[in-house]
Amino acid sequence: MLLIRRFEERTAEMYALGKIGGFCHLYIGEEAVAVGAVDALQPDDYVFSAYRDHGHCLARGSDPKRVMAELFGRATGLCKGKGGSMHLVDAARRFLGGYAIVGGHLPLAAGVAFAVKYRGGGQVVLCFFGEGAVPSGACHETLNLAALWGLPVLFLCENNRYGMGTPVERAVALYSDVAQNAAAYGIEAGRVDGMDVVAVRDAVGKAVEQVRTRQRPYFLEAVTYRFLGHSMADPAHGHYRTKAEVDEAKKRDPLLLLRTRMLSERLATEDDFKRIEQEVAQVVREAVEFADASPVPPVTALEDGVYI
Ligand SMILES: Cc1ncc(C[n+]2csc(CCOP(=O)(O)OP(=O)(O)O)c2C)c(N)n1
Repeated sequence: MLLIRRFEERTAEMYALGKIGGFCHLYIGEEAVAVGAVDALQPDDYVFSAYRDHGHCLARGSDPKRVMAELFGRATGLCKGKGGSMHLVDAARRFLGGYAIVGGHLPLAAGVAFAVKYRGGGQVVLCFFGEGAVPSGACHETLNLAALWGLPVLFLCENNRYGMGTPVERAVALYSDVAQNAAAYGIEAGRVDGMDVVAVRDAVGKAVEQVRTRQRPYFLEAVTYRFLGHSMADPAHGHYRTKAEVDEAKKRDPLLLLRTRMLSERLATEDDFKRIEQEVAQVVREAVEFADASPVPPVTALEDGVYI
């Protein structure tokens, strides 16, 4: 979680310096969801994310140097510099992206789950998406087919309360219990405190186990909060929420909650945290240096990987 936090703080700096271009959405405040959830997976399970994907990719174990190089648009990046912030892919870790069309990756996740089932594999597909994707047709069509065909996919809705500047209660009819949107399809659903990494790991662990053994989808809502603006182009709270609301949410910063818990349960000392902070600083420093020293993709590679 600390790596994701510090990595993204540097990402913001690099964006401001013009080293990173295009759209860029930070995950700061939501780290416990990706870290807790991915920790409950096996290495051969599959992961899908939307455009706020740096945290999921790093949690899956991708090399921070290659993630930062991708954000810089360099040839050494995870996608050879052609994907950028919203389209990270690391096939070796079965991290299949990184998608910018809201709700558009849910059918893809179901497709991979179908392939797993068709081949008789035991893998699970973990699909992260925001609550803003829930009202989309793609989401409901996917839930229907996933239930109908008994696909091994865990739909993990990261409810950070806002889709850009629109609060969930203005966008989703069943907003007070978002997971109930899956009830119409007979999909079992649950909810977890997305600021508590241990609670997320426990809830996802149980859900994944159930998906794997019963070969049925599951819908989990993780209640979380985005501390910064929707993207690098937006101020932290804009006109749609107050600074007081953001400050209140920061009292439940997932890093702070875990730190307090670990200290009180004597699972770690202040010195341990200092050491981890130094290690993470080093990793992030090296990631930026690597990205900055890497070449841009050659013009001759322009059409490589393009399907026509
Ligand atoms: C199909 C589609 N419609 C609209 C947009 C513009 N858009 C980009 S992000 C976003 C909000 C999505 O919110 P949510 O899914 O809750 O994710 P969050 O940003 O909260 O992580 C919208 C409407 C888009 N990318 N795709």
